[in-house]
Amino acid sequence: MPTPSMEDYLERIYLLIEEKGYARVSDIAEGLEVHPSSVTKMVQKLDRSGYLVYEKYRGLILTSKGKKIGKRLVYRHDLLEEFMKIIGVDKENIYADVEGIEHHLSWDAIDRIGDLVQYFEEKPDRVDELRIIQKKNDTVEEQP
Ligand SMILES: [Mn+2]
Repeated sequence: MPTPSMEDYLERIYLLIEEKGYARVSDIAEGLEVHPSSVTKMVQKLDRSGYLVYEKYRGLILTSKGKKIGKRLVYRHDLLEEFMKIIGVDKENIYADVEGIEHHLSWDAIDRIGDLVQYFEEKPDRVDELRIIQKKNDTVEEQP
């Protein structure tokens, strides 16, 4: 299993390749706000663990194992953003919250959250009901 840090890299690399067709060390560094030398180190580690193949002057490609996990990590991030949106978390908090929790949930929990998101997508009136409860609770909190 990849460490949380390895997961962040694999997620970013998968997204870059999906968007641009390739993932350069400089783009990965920019996306993760880390120094390029840290990226090189991690990319070498991911190479040794069989997630990608890295050649200094030719860039990197994900192995099928790297692609498979990268896809799941991107799905997990997107699902958790969707979940946060449905439960009514403030838009400006969503990204940081997802980054904070995504590495610490079991795949079982991810699958169950997936069910819940599907439930609310199939029954949008339930989302409206949830908003009514939230409004009530917000009003209560505002009282002195
Ligand atoms: Mn993420």
